Amino acid sequence: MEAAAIWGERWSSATSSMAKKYMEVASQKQSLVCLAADRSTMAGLFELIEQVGPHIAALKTHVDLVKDWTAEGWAVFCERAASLNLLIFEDRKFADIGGISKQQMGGVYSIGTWADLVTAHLISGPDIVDGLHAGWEECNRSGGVLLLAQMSSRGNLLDPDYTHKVVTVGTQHDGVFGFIGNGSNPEEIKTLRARAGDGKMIWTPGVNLQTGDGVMGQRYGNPRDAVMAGSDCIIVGSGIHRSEKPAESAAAYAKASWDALLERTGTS
Ligand code: S5P
Repeated sequence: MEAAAIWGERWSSATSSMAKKYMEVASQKQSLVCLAADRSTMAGLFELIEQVGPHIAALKTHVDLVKDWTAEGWAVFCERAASLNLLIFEDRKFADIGGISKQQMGGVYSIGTWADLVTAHLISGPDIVDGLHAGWEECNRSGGVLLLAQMSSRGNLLDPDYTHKVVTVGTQHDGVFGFIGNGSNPEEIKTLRARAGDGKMIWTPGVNLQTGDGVMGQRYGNPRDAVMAGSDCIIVGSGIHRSEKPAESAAAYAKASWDALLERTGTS
């Protein structure tokens, strides 16, 4: 089935071409999984994407975790990710003023040259979104910004009033691809979806087939519950990369998320 038919309103209302690209890739792979590839060596990262590439739609990186990072090695890694039909998402959580955020898209890691998506906090005001897009423009590329509207970690300071303000700004801005929501709590996702409407993506970390508390204040909800509540992508890290069989685990998350999407949209 075509992506447009599967995604329905989310497809027809999407304000960002990158969102349509994601929905197409997810439909081709029958997976709403973004892998949080939180490994600290290039070899570990390569091994992981070879194992799970067919089962995931996007690859989330923390480039500054990688101990043996080199520009050359990273370029090969990104090429491989692209050949596995993955969107590349650097979870940099930018938070500075617009002009500095623009410069931070360059620098040592040159994020603007390889990332399709980045995360940002809106704490410094709306110019951060323009700054990040200016960073992509400098590299003759374009991308999408995911604003942190909620977080999955215990005791975070993103209260409902803050979430509401982020969504109010974010829904008005074409450069905003969507929002990060709290995958550990379906009620919070529902509230976020009601405010965000269909024009923006909601991607949710804090998802695991084993729900409950994770390490250092992380909290986990179930993948199906997150998608049924309005999430468009489940961000899964340790549930896959710490698994004894990453490929099998990734396939299980792909199935849970895809089945839930078909159920939500009545296309199963
Ligand atoms: O609120 C958040 C936002 C993010 S982007 N909570 C999160 O956990 N994340 C990221 O999702 C975090 O940086 C990590 O890369 C991933 C979750 O990994 P897991 O191992 O707990 O599944």
